[in-house]
Amino acid sequence: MTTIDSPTAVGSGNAATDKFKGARFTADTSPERLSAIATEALAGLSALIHRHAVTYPEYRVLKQWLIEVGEGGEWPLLLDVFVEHDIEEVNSTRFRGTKGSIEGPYYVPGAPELPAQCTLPMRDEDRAHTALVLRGRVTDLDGAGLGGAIIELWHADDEGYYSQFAPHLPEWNLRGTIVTDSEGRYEITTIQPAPYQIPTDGPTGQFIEGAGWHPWRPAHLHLRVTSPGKQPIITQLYFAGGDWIDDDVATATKPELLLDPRLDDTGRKVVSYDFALDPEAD
Ligand code: MBD
Ligand code: FE
Repeated sequence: MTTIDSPTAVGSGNAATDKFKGARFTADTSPERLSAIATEALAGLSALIHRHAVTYPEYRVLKQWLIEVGEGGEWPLLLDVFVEHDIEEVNSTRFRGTKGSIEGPYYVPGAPELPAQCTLPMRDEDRAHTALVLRGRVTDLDGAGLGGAIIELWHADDEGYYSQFAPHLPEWNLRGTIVTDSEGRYEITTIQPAPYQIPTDGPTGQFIEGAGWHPWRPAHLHLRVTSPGKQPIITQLYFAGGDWIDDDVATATKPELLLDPRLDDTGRKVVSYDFALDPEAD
């Protein structure tokens, strides 16, 4: 494990890389399929090199930058920001339930289990920000409640930091594993997250700045919802009218995933959202 002392790009990047490397992934890709995909990838690269007459200095800077992306542990960040949305899109076409969105680099399994009506673990300084109450039901495609369904929720604090990727935060800050009641209902109290800025001090941030792009994601909640016999869903919820909704650097918003909370008389934002799960593939 990399230990990190300050919430910089290198710190959060290396923590994300270490977590990802902990699991060993495999895919049953045939040599023919691998060859076809790799041939097209190289052909695309070849075409753009010719079209733009890429220079030797540019080639060397690219090589140097790719090395830095690896050394900074930023492959999870870079890939999840610029590539994952297309992977999610092509793999979700057959689903009829709640829309998915990208997982991003900061999911951690095993957050503390909480009852259907609960408050996420948070610090006193988090508690000082606007409370957000998210409630609703987890159902099947026919709207029948799924009791004992699992909602894993994780999100950044008001400054854009995720616990376990920033050393100053308690281990499970703003993360929880919520179990729905017998009718599939849940009511989670947390705080309104802020828009999220990709770390600007690492290679991904330097590239974004160098290209004149912006490093922002709209404020979002990450969720993973599961129930036995159902297709797990990984998604994100956003806030209607919020900054960067239509210009997410990670291209991961969808109109079906916008929340529009109302203010209750105690100053909390309250909103309902139901999750409908597809049956497991057979
Ligand atoms: C995030 O919080 C995020 O959700 C994504 C997709 C990329 C970087 C940081
Ligand atoms: Fe995020």
